[in-house]
Amino acid sequence: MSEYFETQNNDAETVLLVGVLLRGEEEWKVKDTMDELAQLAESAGAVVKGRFLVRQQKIKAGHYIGTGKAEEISDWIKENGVSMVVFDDDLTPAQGRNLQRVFETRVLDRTQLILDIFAQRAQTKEGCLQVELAQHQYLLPRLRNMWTHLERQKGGIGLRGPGETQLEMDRRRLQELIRTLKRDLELVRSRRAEQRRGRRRHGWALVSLVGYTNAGKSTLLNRLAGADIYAEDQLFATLDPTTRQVELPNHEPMLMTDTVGFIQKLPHHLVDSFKATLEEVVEADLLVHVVDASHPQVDTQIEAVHKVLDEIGGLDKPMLYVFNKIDDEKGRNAAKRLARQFPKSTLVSAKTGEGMELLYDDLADCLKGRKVTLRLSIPLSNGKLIASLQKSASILEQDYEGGAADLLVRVSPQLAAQCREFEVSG
Ligand SMILES: Nc1nc2c(ncn2[C@@H]2O[C@H](COP(=O)(O)OP(=O)(O)OP(=O)(O)O)[C@@H](O)[C@H]2O)c(=O)[nH]1
Ligand SMILES: [Mg+2]
Repeated sequence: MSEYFETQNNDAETVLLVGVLLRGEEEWKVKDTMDELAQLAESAGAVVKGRFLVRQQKIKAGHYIGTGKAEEISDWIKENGVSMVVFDDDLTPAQGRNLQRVFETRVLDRTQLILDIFAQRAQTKEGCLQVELAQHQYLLPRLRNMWTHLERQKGGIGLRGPGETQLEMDRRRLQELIRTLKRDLELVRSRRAEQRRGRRRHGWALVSLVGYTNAGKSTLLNRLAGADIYAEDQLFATLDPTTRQVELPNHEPMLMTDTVGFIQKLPHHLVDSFKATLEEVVEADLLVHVVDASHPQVDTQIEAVHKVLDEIGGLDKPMLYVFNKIDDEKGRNAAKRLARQFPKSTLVSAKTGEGMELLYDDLADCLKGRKVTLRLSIPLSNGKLIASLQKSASILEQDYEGGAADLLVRVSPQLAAQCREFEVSG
């Protein structure tokens, strides 16, 4: 076990971070994820008082780090006093419970910490619902934790019956709540889908900013759209999606959405709960993958974003890489290296504005040849429009009965604009 440091701050929660280095794992990798865990803790408003890196052969089922190491850490906690201990990996409900008993303090894992930040940041109804769902889903298998204090007080004997009954009741209530939240979120999803259809009807290109948390997505949108989105040196500064109109020099209308950032080890049920938000991401015409080129772990971060995109079905979308933070010398060098690896890319500094002209050009280039899907019902009397569609559009469905041409077509945004008055829903 190694190193700890102390910081002074009397109001904030104080935390001890614990990571595990298993045999065969690379130390720098584990140390990096621990650094990120420290950043997560700070983003949640806590002060990191110390960190332990436990070296062991394998994970121990009962206490994750084994009882001996747990006792050692417990002694440190008694001496230094922290309000919680955060593990870098997910703990099973039993491990969390056991460690909590030994440490006599709150024990969280990476997922819970992320959930806590999300809960602090969620502002829209959709965001709050999604976070609540993720929290309840996380809680469900861990409900027993809440009854351990009763078992301890009364030795478990005699209380176990009523305790279990209460536990069952809580579990049922939680399941019911989860069902309600899922229903509410379904409504949100269909509303979002309707909004998207509305935007498509206008022929606007939909562009989503994706990337690792803290890459500079919000800063970039602020620069491109003159927006005023919260952008800070914090992990998960943005949670709720924000859409702004961005005008390209060729006047191609474009809507750009800034959304929640990704991270390594993003908990699966969090991805699942954020389906409504993430759907918005993958349904775009173009993904702009913003990368913090100045970050020491830039390659790992790109990989982590690919992994999440793969999970949400967005990896095969057209993607433009934007290597950001080239005002930093390390960033500029890494960006040059990455540009050779990812040819469809551009180098910028969202902070200083360098590279924006080229970015505009690349955006226009990526959106060139974009097609819009429309369902139309055009009176047969409007033969000119029907003829030009037959000439220039891809016709996916057609029916000329009933005095109108009922068509499902894919057309250029310019042609879509001419058809707007004949659009029908469905
Ligand atoms: N040096 C430098 N810093 C930048 C640049 N772009 C953004 N930043 C800083 O990076 C930090 C994160 O920026 P954000 O725009 O909040 O990043 P984000 O990708 O929206 O992050 P989340 O919303 O947390 O996922 C802020 O402190 C920005 O000032 C840049 O081009 N150069
Ligand atoms: Mg942001």
